Amino acid sequence: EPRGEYQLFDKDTRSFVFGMQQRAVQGMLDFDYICKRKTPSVAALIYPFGGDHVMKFYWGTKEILVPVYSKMGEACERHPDVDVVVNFASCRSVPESCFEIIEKCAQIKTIAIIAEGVPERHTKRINERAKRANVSIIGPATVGGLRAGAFKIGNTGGMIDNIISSRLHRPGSVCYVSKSGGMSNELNNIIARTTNGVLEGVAIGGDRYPGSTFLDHIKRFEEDARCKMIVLLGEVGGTEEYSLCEAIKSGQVTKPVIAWCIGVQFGHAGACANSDRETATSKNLALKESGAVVPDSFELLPSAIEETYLALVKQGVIVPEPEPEMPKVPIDYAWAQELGLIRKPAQFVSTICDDRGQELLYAGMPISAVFKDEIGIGGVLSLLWFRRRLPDYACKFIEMVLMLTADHGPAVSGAHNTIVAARAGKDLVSSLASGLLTIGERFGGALDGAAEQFTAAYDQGLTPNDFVETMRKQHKLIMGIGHRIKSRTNPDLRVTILKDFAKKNFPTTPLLEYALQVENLTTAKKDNLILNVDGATAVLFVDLLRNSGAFTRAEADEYVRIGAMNGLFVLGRSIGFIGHYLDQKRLKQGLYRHPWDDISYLNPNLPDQPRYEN
Ligand code: Q5B
Repeated sequence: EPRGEYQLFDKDTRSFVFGMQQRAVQGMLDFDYICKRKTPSVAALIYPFGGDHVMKFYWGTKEILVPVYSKMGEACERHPDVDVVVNFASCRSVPESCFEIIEKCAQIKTIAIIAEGVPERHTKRINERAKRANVSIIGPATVGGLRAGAFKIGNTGGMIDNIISSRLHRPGSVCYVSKSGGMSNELNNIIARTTNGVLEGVAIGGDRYPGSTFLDHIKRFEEDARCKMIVLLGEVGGTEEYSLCEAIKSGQVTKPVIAWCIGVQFGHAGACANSDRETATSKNLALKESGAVVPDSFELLPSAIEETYLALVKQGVIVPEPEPEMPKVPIDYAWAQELGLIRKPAQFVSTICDDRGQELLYAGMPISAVFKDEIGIGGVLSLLWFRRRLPDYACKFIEMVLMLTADHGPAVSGAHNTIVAARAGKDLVSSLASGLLTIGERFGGALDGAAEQFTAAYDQGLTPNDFVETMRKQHKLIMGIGHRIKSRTNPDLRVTILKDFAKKNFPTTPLLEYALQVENLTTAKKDNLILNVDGATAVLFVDLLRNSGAFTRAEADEYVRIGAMNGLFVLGRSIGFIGHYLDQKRLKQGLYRHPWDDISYLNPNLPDQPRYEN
């Protein structure tokens, strides 16, 4: 059926949506899909920020890309078939955007202005310019409108299930015009129940100076051959309904009109009776006198509509058509999940932290409680690493380890690497990572190995001597034993602090005692083969896991097996590495190049050079 001059929308209408309104766009595309449109009704979005790009939307179950333009002119050039703009600009930006559309985009014939609160002086200017340019305005302060089975503006009609239950996916014979978007939803429903359905519905908006009036639309409906009856839902305030009375009396409107003016205020700017003529009662009376069907109350509106419809069917003016097949509506995953209709195995499981609710949870503990209970970094670590709160002494011990391992000068492997990376111009994360990557069995990463070796020997009942001998025979170093600098004569005070704390606060420290006996044997061989900071931390942590009562034995063994101990050194030493990075940057240190005289160059097979054997 060709689109008449009077018709704002049909099944081929294409539009721009002004504003980043993904939900509204998806709603329009879902409507298109159930109406079996061939092309999406949204050709593009217009959004002045972020440059031109594309956005993904659903077309049924498939995905499509919809372009986003920052400039209206560009969009018009690319999509000459578009003649509607759904304008979601804020009340402040409405005038500017509308003027641009009216003046620069001759192809645009209809603008729906959704924003509420547009100042009346701006609306009047928009309306004047639109009239001169022959552009229809719907709104402001409206949800918009729709042509059943063809096109809908933004969020008109509500959710897709509501649209289907109101049978808006196919055309009926009834056109309506109302002020309020909310009431237009009610009308969609009433008309679907009492007639063969809506053909077109427009909510002109609740402002005192709407861009188009009741009569503007009713005149269009009068010309529209598919429209067989008209419903008007007015409200208190304004005198627009009297124009309809005149139009009916003068024969401009000949189709049956069922009208009702609501006396209650919906918070619309225009809903205020400034004179007797503007009351709902006066207007209902005038409409009735002019020949419109006016029920005695809003409750009787559905039966008034139904009676008019049945009479038209009886006269053969309306011939009800068989209902088309109910469209299948793809339902959004998130919505289906909320309704409990679907389930799917999660790809990830996480048990330590939950950020979905109003308050962040660490192992179930709200972040506010973390501070209220002053659990400290030790408490936070115990929640995130072990999913439980540990006794205060355990948290204190964790904090001591982090503090004691925070740094050991610029000369150790990790700090050195961090410094070299920083001086090569690398950023904080790269420099930190460069330092962390040196942590291994020889430097700072001996905790896991120490925990494993000492517990295995202890659990097997090996005497310290048997343990040392076994390791020697296997040509294996004992992890947690030995230090480059520290020795029995130059003791590592960090280890002393840890041991003293544990002896005072831990329930028992059997693995530490065992390790100290091992240390007695190794230092007897060589002065620097002390229980080092890695070793002392590791054996004490095992004592904590096993004897604090906070873990089962199986859990304690598992943490040794999965390597929790090195995490303590990694975490603590990160503090120092970051410090070294900042230090170098602050000192503006240039690129480091290692001096030649500090490298022994042993080139193979050159005369007059020392030779080396591989
Ligand atoms: N021997 C730590 O070696 C070091 C032995 C051993 C039996 C052992 C070495 C070692 C195990 C790993 C370990 C953590 C490489 C160290 C740390 C953090 C730090 C660092 C800082 C910080 C030191 C000399 C003689 C040889 C060896 C024997 C050595 N270790 N025997 N078990 N564990 N330890 N790493 O001094 O007969 O002469 O051939 O690998 O626990 O990283 O501050 O610097 O806070 O940043 O180079 O504290 O002990 O000794 O390798 O020349 O060995 O002792 O077999 O015997 P050295 P080497 P022999 S804490």
